[in-house]
Amino acid sequence: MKIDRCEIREIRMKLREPFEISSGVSHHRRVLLVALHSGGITAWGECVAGETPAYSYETTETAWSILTGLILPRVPGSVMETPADLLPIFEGIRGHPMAKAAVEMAAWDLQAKAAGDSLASLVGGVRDSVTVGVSIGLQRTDDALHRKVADYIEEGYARIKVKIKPGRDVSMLRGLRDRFPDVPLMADANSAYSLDDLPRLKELDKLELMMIEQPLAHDDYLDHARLQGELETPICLDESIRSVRDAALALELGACRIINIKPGRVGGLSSAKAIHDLCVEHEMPVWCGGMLESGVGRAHNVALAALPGFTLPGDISASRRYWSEDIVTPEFVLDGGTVSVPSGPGIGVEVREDLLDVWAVRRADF
Ligand code: OSB
Ligand code: MG
Repeated sequence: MKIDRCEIREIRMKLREPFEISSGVSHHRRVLLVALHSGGITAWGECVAGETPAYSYETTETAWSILTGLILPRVPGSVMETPADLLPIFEGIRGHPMAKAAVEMAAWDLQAKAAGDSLASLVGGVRDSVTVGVSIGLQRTDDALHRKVADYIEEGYARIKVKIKPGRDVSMLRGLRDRFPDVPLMADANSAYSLDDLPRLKELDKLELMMIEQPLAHDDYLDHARLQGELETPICLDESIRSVRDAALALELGACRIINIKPGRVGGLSSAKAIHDLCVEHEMPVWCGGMLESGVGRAHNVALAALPGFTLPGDISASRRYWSEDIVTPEFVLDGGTVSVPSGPGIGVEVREDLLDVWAVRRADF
């Protein structure tokens, strides 16, 4: 298959409600969508970088720069059978996995569409629906949090994840645990703590959390290993895992007992699959995280979560949890705590070109 041309669009999508984590609050998403065109097929990928370098050093701006300045100009005329054939377009670019993932994931969509297969079956998925949870941002009051949690449980989400930070942690989670004694509950700190906070983190250990996600610094494998030695609750790493080598390091050191895999964070679906395979080999459970994606990124996440090692509920909520209107049709809906894995060719959902033009902020063609 020859790739004839490609394009990148930035669209602005307003979140239905602000999403606050320990490092800041988002009111909208600047979504970068990459399209690869080959012989009448259009294939899509999404870049998950945020507006500020709080979660990762990558931002919408750095990704736009790397993609339009270096990666996308090399794409037209490339010939690929599988996404691995596109690796030369990333040569000489250290890091920037989120920028690379947008193209790599579009290449998977292209291969699947060309073969008439669903993306899920091409990546090795074994399920036709995936169990999902919901990630709830920091709320102003405990009451507001309790109302949110009650609503999401009512909607059927299979587990609740709440964001925490120092001062909005122990008593907040204890209150939640008292009110919802049986709900599968976990907390995500987005690197807000250090080992100096050990006494506070030990308090969390009493609340029967499924896991504590990324308590310490993004690059601190050693202290995560020390902390895991002090806690009964499994630590789950998110920000720390950017490649299969990071996952191998975390496994070797005992820095966590669970890994959150986000294809957009680790350079794409090939890397995500490799991390999955390594974790399965070492009997480490994994789940698919999210980055407040549009329906395009969500479709890729759903396909990945169909792999056998994804045994814990993902941060793959319904389109409506994020958006009044999604950029894809059909939208992703919640059905008994699960989201269906699309069975049509490729990502299995259509990008709404009508909305793309209305929501567009900028575009570049190659
Ligand atoms: O840490 O998992 C995270 C969103 C943006 C950046 C980082 C994170 C998140 C979420 C939301 O927790 C997950 C989702 O529902 O997409
Ligand atoms: Mg996280």
